[in-house]
Amino acid sequence: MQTAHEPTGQTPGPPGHTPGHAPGHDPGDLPGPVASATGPIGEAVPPRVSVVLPCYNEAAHVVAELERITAALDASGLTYELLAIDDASTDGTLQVLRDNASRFPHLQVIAFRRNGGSGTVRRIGTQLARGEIVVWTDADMSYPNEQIPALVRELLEDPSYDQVVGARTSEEGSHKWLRWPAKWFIRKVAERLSNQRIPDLNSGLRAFRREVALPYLRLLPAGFSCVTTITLAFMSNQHDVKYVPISYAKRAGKSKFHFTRDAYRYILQVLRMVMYFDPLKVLMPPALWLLLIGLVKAGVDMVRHPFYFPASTVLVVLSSLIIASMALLADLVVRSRPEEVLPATGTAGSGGPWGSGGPGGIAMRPADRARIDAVEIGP
Ligand SMILES: Nc1nc2c(ncn2[C@@H]2O[C@H](COP(=O)(O)OP(=O)(O)O)[C@@H](O)[C@H]2O)c(=O)[nH]1
Ligand SMILES: [Mg+2]
Repeated sequence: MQTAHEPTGQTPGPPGHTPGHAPGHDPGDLPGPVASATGPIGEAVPPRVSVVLPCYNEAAHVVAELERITAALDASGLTYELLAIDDASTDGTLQVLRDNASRFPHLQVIAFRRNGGSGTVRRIGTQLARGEIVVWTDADMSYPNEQIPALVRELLEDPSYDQVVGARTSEEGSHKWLRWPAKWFIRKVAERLSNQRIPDLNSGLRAFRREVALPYLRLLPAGFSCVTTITLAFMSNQHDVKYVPISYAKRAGKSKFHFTRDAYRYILQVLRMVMYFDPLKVLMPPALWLLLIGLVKAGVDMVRHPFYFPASTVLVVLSSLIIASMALLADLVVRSRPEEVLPATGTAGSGGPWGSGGPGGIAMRPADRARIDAVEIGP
């Protein structure tokens, strides 16, 4: 295992980290093809598939998950890379990953120095990914990761879809009884707002085309609702999402989902996404309803005492007009937004791991680059 890249300066690596890296590779002066001779990261031909695997306190079973994923992909004949990203786990997950890295030639262990949530990890992982298809999954033995090649093939064989999601047929998550009604409600809101049926809004197992996802990555929140966000971003922008049924097992280890905090964020994120892409859909219905109520009330008032409108009537009509004008303004903002800046499709290896920001040529935020402690490449 060799460390291909490590930001120098302020931050030392985490405990147990042995910097065996090529000297002088600062993210600021991104070097030439550092790893081209040594690892998958610098291969002239990028792999077909990049699996992004966020690992937080999964020491007990992360290796089993790596074995399962690599066995399936090895057997499939697809070229792939597996990015296991740890952000300051407290149970030694990073060390476990490092100790086992030599067994997995396509594995890249990426360490962030501080915890930032699975959304952040998936966002940065997708930016670092070089494969044309990116796969997101959990490292907790819950999703049938042996089906990853099948999901990928759906995309490779049918260009009309841009994302394939594993839809769970049973709910085995933690807080099952609390989670289910909340999820049902949020799913109904999302279905209504996106005009599509969504069998599983927050499945953690999915494959999508990296190019299509890149413009939406900046919308991903730090936490769990990132999987919902990527679904809604695709749906709201006419990128078709296909659902395939999958089984779902009870997770190994402890879930990082906090019911009250995360459910609230879910709802907010759904509304925010639809506002972002189609504000008329969120704001116009309440505005028109209020207007209708106000006008009916005004009609009744007119009959009861001609040309005297009580404050409540005026208030309802005025509120509806304010909301309607906000809806139109928001719509204007959305429509006059310049086209999302599409990244140049630079070839991988053109300047090392992040030659021009990210491997596919996408510019990475300096703050994100600084977050990355080390990238290690399989032998
Ligand atoms: N790197 C990283 N991974 C995380 C974090 N939070 C959750 N994960 C990982 O994201 C995946 C989903 O988290 P999980 O707790 O299983 O959520 P659930 O499936 O919704 O119950 C798992 O692989 C976790 O290890 C985090 O803060 N950092
Ligand atoms: Mg999970």
